[in-house]
Amino acid sequence: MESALTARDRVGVQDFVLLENFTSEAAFIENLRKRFKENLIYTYIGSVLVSVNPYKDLEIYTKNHMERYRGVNFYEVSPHIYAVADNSYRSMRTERKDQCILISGESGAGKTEASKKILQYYAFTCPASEQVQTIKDRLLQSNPVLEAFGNAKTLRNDNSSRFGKYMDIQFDFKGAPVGGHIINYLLEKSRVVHQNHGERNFHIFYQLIEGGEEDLLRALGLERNPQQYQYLVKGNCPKVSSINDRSDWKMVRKALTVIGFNEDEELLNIIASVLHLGNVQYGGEEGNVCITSDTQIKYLARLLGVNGAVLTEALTHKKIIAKGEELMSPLNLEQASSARDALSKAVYGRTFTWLVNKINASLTYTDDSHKNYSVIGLLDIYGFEVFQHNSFEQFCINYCNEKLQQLFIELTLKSEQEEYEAEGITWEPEKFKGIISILDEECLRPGDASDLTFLEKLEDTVGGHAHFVTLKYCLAVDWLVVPDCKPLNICPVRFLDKNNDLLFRNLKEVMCMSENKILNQCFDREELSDKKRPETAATQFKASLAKLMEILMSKEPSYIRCIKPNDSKQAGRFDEVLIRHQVKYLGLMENLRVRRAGFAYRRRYEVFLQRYKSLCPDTWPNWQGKLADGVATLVKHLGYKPEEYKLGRSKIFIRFPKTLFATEEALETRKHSLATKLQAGWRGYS
Ligand code: AD9
Ligand code: MG
Repeated sequence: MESALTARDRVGVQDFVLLENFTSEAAFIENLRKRFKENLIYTYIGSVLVSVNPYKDLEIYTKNHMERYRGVNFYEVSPHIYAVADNSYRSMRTERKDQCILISGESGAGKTEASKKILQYYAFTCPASEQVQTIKDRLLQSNPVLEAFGNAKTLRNDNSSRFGKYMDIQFDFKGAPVGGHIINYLLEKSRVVHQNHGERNFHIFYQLIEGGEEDLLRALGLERNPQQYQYLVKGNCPKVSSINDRSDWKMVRKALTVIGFNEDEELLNIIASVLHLGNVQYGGEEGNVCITSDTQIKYLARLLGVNGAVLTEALTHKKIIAKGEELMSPLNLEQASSARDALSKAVYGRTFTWLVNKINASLTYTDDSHKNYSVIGLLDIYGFEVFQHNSFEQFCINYCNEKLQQLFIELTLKSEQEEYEAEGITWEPEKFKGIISILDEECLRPGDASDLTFLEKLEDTVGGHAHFVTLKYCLAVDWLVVPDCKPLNICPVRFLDKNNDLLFRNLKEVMCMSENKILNQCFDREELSDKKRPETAATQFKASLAKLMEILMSKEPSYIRCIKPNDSKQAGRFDEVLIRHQVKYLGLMENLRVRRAGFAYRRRYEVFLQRYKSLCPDTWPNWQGKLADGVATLVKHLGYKPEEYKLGRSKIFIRFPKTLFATEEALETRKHSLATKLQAGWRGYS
C-alpha cells in the first residue's frame, strides 16, 4: 500500500492551509501542479474553492458523484464544486439565510462551466414535484438560449460570455427549486457590427445560417454562407473546430420550446434583419447619400415590420429641429454607416434584454404558498481579458472584475483586519477610480470633445499613476493601465461613441412603429418624449454594478476562483508563468495567509475553556478568575508555544490547525481513559 507521505508527494494537499510552507508562492504553485497532473482540478483554501480548467472532460460530474456530495460535510470528501454547492444549500436550509456563489477568474478560466455544474447539481439533488420539474428544466434550458445570444468565440475563449449574469435560484421551505430570476449586465453590443481578427459574432447568427431549415432561410432571405454577411466576415473566422453550429441550433430551438417560447417567428426575423442591415451599402455623393440596393430594404421592411421608405430615409437622414421646425438633414457616408450600425446594435441589444425578461417570466412560480422562498444566487460574469487592442468593452469588463475582486477582499480579507494587519498584508486600492467620470465629462461636453481630448484629460488626471503609460501613435493612441498586475493596452478610439451609445431620433421613431411583436415591446414611444439625455453606458453600468454589490453583500457568499492553465486551450499544459500571474491578482496567497493567521481557529474564551478545562488541574472543574487568565493557564499547561496562539480581547486565536488538532486529541484520549476507568469502577478526580 502507498504510504501517506508518498500520496501527499504525488497528489499534493487538498487544502492549501495544510501546506507546510504556506507563505511560499512556489509551494502553492507546486501543489496546484501536482494536483493538475493527477486531474485533481479542485483544491481548497479553507472554504474557498480553487479550480483549474482541465480543458478536457473529466469523469467527475456523474450522478454518482452528485450523490456522493449530497448532504455531506465539506471535509469528509475530496474537494469538488458539488461540495461548495451542497454547502451553500445546507446553509440556506439550516440557517435560513440567502446564499450566493461568486465565480471569478479570467476569460476562459471556467466560470460559465462552473455555474452550469452547480445548476445541474441542484436540479439533480433537490426534491421535485411535477411543477418543480418544469422549473428545473427551464432553469437548465435558459443556459443554451442565453449563451446562443450572449456568447461568442473570442481569442481567449471559444464560448466567451459577452454579458454578465447574476441568477437567483429560489427554493421553497422543502428545499425544492420553485423559481428563478436573472439579471444581465452590459452585453457587448459592438460585437454585432464588428469583430476582431480571429473572433466571431454571437453564436446565434452562425447557428441560424448553418442549422436553419431551407424553407426558413428562404423566408428570411438568407443564404447558407456566413461569408455573405458583412457583420460575420470581419473576424475572418466563420467556423470554430470546438463548435457545432448545426447541432447547437437544434438544441437552442428545443430549449426555447421548454421555456415556453411562442414568438419564434418574430425572434428569427430579428436575427435575420440584423444580418440584412449589415449588408445595407451606401453610395452617392457626399451630402446626398443613398442606399445602393433595394433588396435589403425590402427584406428589412418585412422582417422588422416597418415601412421601407421611412426606414430608408431614417438610414440616410438625421432629423433636426431648427426654429421649431423639423428638418431632414442628409448624413454623410460615415454618419450613415454609423447610424445603421447603431440601429443594429440597438435592435440586437434590446432583443437580448427582452429575451432575459421572457426567461424570467417563465421562471416565475405563481403559487402563492411559495412567496417565502430562500435564494441561492450564482454570479457568472465576463472574465478579465486583455487583447492587443482593447476598448470600451474591455474597460467595462475589467472594471466589473475589479469590483468583484474588491468585494472578495472586503468580505474575506478585510473583515479579518486584525490578522490582516498582523500579517502585514497590503492591498492596492481601486485603480479605475475617476476614469468613468472623466469619460462621462467628455461625452457630455459639447464642442470639440473627442477620444483624443479624453485621453489628454486622462493623462492629466491619472497619468502620474505608476501603471499608466501613454504611447502616442497619431490618433490610434494607446494607453496602458495595469489593473492588478496585468498590462492592459487600451485603445481609446471610439471610447466616447460607445459610451454615448446614441440612436438617432428618427431611427427610434421608425422602430416604435414596428409591427414585430418583440420590437414593439423593445422600443417604447415614451422614450421619444423623454427630453432628458440618457445616461451614458458606463454610468449605467457602474450603477448596475453598485446594485449588484448590494445584492451580494446581503447574502452569505461562497467563492470559486477559476484559473486558466494555458493560453492555447490545451489539456494537460500547465503554464507556470500564466498561473503565477493569476494566483497573484486573484490574491490567493493573501487569502491563504489570512486563513492561516488564525481565521478558522478562533474561539471565544468561555467556549474554549468550557471545552478543554478538563485537560488542566488548575482550570478543572471551574476557573474562578478572569476568563483570559484561565485560558492563559490552560494553554501554558498544554504546552502551547507563544508563536502558536494569540490572546485577544475576548477570543483566543490559534495559528496552526495542528495545535488545535493536538488539543482535540488530548481531549479524546482523556475521555477515553475516563470511560475505561469508569467502567473499572474508578470515579476520577472530581
Ligand atoms: V469568459 O470570461 O465567459 O470568456 P469562462 O466563462 O471563465 O470564460 P468557460 O466556462 O466558458 O470560461 O470555459 C472555457 C472552456 O473551458 C469551456 O468551453 C470548456 O471547453 C473548458 N472547461 C471549463 N471548465 C471545464 C471543466 N470543469 N471541465 C472540462 C472545462 N472543461
Ligand atoms: Mg463565461
